Amino acid sequence: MMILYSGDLSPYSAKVRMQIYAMGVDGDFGFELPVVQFFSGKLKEVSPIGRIPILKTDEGLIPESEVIAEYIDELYPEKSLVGRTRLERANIRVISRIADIYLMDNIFLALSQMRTAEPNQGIIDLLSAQVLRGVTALEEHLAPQGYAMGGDKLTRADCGLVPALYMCERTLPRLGVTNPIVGLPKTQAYWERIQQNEHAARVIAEMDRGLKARLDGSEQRMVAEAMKKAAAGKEA
Ligand SMILES: N[C@@H](CCC(=O)N[C@@H](CS)C(=O)NCC(=O)O)C(=O)O
Repeated sequence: MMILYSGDLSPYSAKVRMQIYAMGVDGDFGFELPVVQFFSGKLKEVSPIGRIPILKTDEGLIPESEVIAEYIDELYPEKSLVGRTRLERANIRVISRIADIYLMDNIFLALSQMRTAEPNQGIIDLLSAQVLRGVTALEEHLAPQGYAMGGDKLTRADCGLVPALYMCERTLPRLGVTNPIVGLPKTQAYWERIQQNEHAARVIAEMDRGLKARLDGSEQRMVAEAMKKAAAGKEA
């Protein structure tokens, strides 16, 4: 069995989980969070990049959500979510890159300001302007009906967009930034539609669970407990 090192609230992890659920191969994967390493900044002991998701396979460890996503598509070519034609595949990759690079990466960096004693408004403004530019481009690329690529077939484009748009709606506003998709009719309608999909709803519920645990302190308690156990294990 492969293990996906993954966190509920991690959008990059959620993207890969949605792909696994939508391909119907979740029985082949275990999902774990290496709590002690992740929360003590020591994930580099597991993988040099030091970030989740990481896929543990019989062949070795694979970091980076997009690389993991491609690996999973190659593992199950008959179930892959990459599109039928060369152009369709290119378009799916474009949306996937918008979700990753222009939305999630910038939101993720902006959120770091929540963990500093004196948040730097200049950094928040710079990064949220980049997110706005990203969603404005997305508005042009999105199909007006159906899934992200149009039609009735969910693709990897949807798997990237669901966590990215979740962050736009539910985490970015915690920095005082308005949800950037407000006023973008195609993107707003897509976000409403995609939440009805069972696999999207599943990762959204997982992300909500992660957000709740972060906000109500239960994540902190779980981490403290795991750290205590690890320390006791080292002493024994
Ligand atoms: N480009 C990476 C980004 C992964 C990433 O930044 N993951 C976050 C969690 S959402 C992380 O592990 N952060 C730990 C850290 O920054 O130390 C990917 O697509 O997998």
